[in-house]
Amino acid sequence: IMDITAILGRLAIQSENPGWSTGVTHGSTDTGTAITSISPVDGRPIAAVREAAAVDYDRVVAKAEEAFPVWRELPAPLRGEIVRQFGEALRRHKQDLGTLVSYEMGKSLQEGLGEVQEMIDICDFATGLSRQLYGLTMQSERPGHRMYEQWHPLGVVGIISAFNFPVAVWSWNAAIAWVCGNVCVWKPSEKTPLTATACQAIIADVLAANELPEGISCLVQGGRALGERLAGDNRIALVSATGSTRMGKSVAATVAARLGKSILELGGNNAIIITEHADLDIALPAAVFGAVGTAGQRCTSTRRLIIHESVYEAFKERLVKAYKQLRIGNPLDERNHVGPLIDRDAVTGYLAAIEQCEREGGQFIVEGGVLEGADYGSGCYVYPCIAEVSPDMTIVKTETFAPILYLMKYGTLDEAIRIQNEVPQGLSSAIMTLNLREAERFLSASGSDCGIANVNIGTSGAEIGGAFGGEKETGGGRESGSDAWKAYMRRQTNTINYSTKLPLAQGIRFDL
Ligand code: UN1
Repeated sequence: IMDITAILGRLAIQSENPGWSTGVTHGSTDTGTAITSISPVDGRPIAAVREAAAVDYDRVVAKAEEAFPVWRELPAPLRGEIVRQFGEALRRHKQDLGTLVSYEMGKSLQEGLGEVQEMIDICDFATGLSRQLYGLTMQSERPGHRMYEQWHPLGVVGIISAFNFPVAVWSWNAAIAWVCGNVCVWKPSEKTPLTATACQAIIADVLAANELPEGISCLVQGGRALGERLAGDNRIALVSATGSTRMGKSVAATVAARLGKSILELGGNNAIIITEHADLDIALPAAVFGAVGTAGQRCTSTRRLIIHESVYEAFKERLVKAYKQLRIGNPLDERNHVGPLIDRDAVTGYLAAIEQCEREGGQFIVEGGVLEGADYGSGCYVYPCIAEVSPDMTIVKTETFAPILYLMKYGTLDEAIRIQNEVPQGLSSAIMTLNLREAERFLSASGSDCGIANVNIGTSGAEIGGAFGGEKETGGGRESGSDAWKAYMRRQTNTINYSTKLPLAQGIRFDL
């Protein structure tokens, strides 16, 4: 279906398959061990990169620190222009990069292309934003005084990203951080090092063409230890981390211990409430795409359906029918709906969750399992499955990064909202209803407790224009649109006295 060597070549990844190596920004290391990227699509090694050892990491962060004063001096709209050019370059590379995302990570080609589109969208957003980094003007209580606030860049922003959105989530952080005047050091998932290398090559070209320091965008490849090094590094003003709740807790503690800033984007356990007033023709594709899209490996994937008892049986029947239509297989073949999980460890986690669900009393109405045969040689293809469960089961409150969907029945909306909220995670949520009262109740302060709450669309597939993130164990951070940019800057309050006197605030008298 594709010529991977040609794609790697066009994306400036010079690969002697798999001997090619670079771990740090500019291919300047021989010290680290190799990380081989294995495609979950066919189980083949694609290419290898070199892990950044401690010395490499230090050299990269020094490059970033060197670039910061130069970048910071560039007016924000000119920084926006660079991000605009990056977006243009992404448009040119969309097909290749989207294909590599699909091949390295395993999501469908449509979703791979969608992920690159998400990058292009955030570049457009950030370009406009570069002229809108607004602060407020306040009225001073003192005569002849003026007060206002400004937003200044933080410095070096560290970005830790996950395998499931190997490029888009980096770009949400980087594009916004850049227009805000920061420089970035990116540690991608060690499961998807090549898509990261491709992105780094694209932005490095843009920076070089504009004669800007390469340290504005840095890449370090490595695993957990490297992430911990980044989190503990005083030179990194802000760490934005996406991944598991376990990883987030560790990063948060390390960053907090040095009083650094962090943005956390962690696990979700997202539910759709399907009420008696739902349009089931909309609810069905929303639930199926939410549950099986990206093979259930989005942090916004639909994991739970909370269905009103009056439509439960009818909806269940349609759902089972729809699951029978699903085509599982090579994600680069556009006829397939569902690709592989990221690796065999993920398959083990999927199987363990199914087993635990059964042990806790869950009833599978669509059975899970691993696909076998020549087309599924990587061992990473699994059947999306559905279980009827009770909301208080431990497994139902756990995020399993796989296509396992839990069905629950409810009687009153209060009950549905309680079930929806009674999990440790708080990322995304949705209600399917044509009833105004139900919808507004769900969106009210006593409704969904999630960072994202939708009406008549599913839990996944958020647009970049809104702030993205969630509450509770999801970590509380917001990325992407709205005013999420403020977390990438430091606020400075300024009071200016243009009078000939020095009146003190609060009317305090101090006569000399
Ligand atoms: C993620 O899974 O980490 O809302 C991000 C969505 C995508 C982003 C998901 N736009 O599903």
